[in-house]
Amino acid sequence: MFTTITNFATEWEKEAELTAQVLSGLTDESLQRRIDADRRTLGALAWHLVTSIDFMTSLGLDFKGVSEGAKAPESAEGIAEEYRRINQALLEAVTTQWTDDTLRESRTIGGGKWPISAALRYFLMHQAHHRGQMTVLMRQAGLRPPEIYGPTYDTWVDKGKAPLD
Ligand code: NI
Repeated sequence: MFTTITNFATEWEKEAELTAQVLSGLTDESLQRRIDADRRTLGALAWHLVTSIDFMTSLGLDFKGVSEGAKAPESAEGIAEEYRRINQALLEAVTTQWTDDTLRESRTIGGGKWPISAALRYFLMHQAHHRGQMTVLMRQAGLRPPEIYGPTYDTWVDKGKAPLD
């Protein structure tokens, strides 16, 4: 549970930087990679992480994101740039439009009642969930995923150690 805006903003900034590193590690060619023909491509997942920030407007924040159906930029760099831009807009909105008291309020979304502090936790975990999918697809595409919560296979090899994962 987030009790202060600073708690959330600090954690979100760290998590968003991890997401930005994943997005920055993509190549244009890799955007087409998918695990099966009827599954989302790496590019679609990347763009979903950009558009899903718009969820925060349903909690009452006012900032300029992009809607779920918006057309994705053609390039991996374009997607990463949009992520960084919208993330900055979100952070500014959170820190200027909400107070700590807002975190004790609830909002009704799609017929369900969401305590804001719980919705923020969901929002963070949702990004982590899709980042995990993306790092697998990155590996399949021959790319090197960044470290997220610990060393990657490549990090261990670089250090001359036997890889653990
Ligand atoms: Ni999702």
